[in-house]
Amino acid sequence: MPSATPSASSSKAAAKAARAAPVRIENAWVRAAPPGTDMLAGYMDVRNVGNRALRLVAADSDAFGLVELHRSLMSGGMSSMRPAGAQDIPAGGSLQIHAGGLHWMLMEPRHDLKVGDAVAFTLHFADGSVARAVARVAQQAPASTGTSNQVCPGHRSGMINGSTGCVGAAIQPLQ
Ligand SMILES: [Cu+2]
Repeated sequence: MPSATPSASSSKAAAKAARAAPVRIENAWVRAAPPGTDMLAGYMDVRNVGNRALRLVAADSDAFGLVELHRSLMSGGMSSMRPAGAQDIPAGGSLQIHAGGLHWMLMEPRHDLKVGDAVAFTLHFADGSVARAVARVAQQAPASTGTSNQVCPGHRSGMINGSTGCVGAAIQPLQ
């Protein structure tokens, strides 16, 4: 029979499945922070491997109650940040969510995270498609990103050490 017959084994997944967005998530990581920290930051590259533009509108994570895309800004030597809003990713393009530019602001953590932990994200696009991403908790960006902490606002000296580096600097304007 040529009719569509979803496999029985995937019925549960199918019931909640949204269409997979044609993206490749690379270099996903969450900056480690001391226990009790109430806001963390996450980074990744979102590469559009499809043939149409995508619009990234939101993300969520089992590990956090609220996830927002923020942009860091430097003004008069002070770092601040604001919600970045939806981001267009052209076909073949890559949205870089890197320290010093965009970051996922990870709020309302449901439990402490330590270096090496995996954090799952679901990215949502304007066309209703979604992408799953798994980020590792780490002290600094994976070497393969080619970006280092030296672009971290508030740390122009490049002297980033320890867990609070960019996150601590970025959190202050909200408080
Ligand atoms: Cu932020």
